[in-house]
Amino acid sequence: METIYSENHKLRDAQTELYGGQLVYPFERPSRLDYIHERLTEVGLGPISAPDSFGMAPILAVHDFAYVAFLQSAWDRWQAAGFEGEAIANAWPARRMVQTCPTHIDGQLGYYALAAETSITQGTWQAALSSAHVALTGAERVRAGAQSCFALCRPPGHHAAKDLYGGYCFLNNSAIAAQHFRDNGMARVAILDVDFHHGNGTQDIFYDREDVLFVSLHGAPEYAFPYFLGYANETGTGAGEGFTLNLPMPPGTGFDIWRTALATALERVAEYAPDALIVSLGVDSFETDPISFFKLTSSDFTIMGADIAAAGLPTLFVMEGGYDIAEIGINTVNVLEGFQGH
Ligand code: OKS
Ligand code: ZN
Repeated sequence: METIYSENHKLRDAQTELYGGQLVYPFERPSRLDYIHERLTEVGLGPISAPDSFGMAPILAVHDFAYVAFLQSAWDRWQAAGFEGEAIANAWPARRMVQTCPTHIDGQLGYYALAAETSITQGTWQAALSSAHVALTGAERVRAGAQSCFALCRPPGHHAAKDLYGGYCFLNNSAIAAQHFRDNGMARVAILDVDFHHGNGTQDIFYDREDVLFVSLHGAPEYAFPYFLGYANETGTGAGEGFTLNLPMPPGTGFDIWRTALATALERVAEYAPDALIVSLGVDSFETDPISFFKLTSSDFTIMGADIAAAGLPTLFVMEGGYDIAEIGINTVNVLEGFQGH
């Protein structure tokens, strides 16, 4: 399996994440990809290629123009306002308040942020843009006939909505790839999100559409970030009714239950009969992930890959979360090897 990868991800190296009332070095850090890259090389999964450029059109096919302009200029404007630390949202248009984008950068951060843990820094925009192009390049490989491809994206994307960032995400790489498939001849695309966290951004982007199926396995929102989306009764709206499937699971969930949910998810995908499958691949369902509560083991990830392969669809894997850094390479590559039948 070919991997698409760019060192540009390193341009995002935020020093702060608001966690437990402290500013800590972020869980979502550049070394995550070093471990995955190292493991890919070690097992010889396949060639590792640089991304191509697709310009801004496929980004703007998913995200609001004003949101993209905000991301692009936020760091410079934050600095110009005289702030000394990294840019962190701290005020929101909460219940019964006005939903108008303010002029001051401090207010705009809250307008566009879905949460406060994700700092915007120098290089964040360039890294996010490169990450989207990694996904688009992978999508092009699958469109050209590859049975599978691994888009080694960073920063991740599935929490980003058309005009929202947060949960370490800025541009929704999987959604951009799905829309690119749709705009280039594919009639139906399915997104299977196996990251521990609910892909609220992806769900939101396609919620009223029948041409992109969204299916997600995740920590139940009563207990897990992003907390405010991902319940089982969210099934789509309008033409999109029935084209969102959420499979939330409680703290402590192990692979027996998780795998049964995966079977349910894959049954829905099979029924939908998409032209291609995009897997939002997070490995934060791992038993020792520091911010999650599922109990999957390293060998479970191999079985996960094999189960996904049994769907028999052209498949684009898009990297999302995973924070047990020491094991992230093994767990991620296990999915890909499992898919290939090792
Ligand atoms: C808040 C927790 C923030 C978690 C962000 C989740 C990132 C992720 N203390 N999404 O898939 O892995
Ligand atoms: Zn996650």
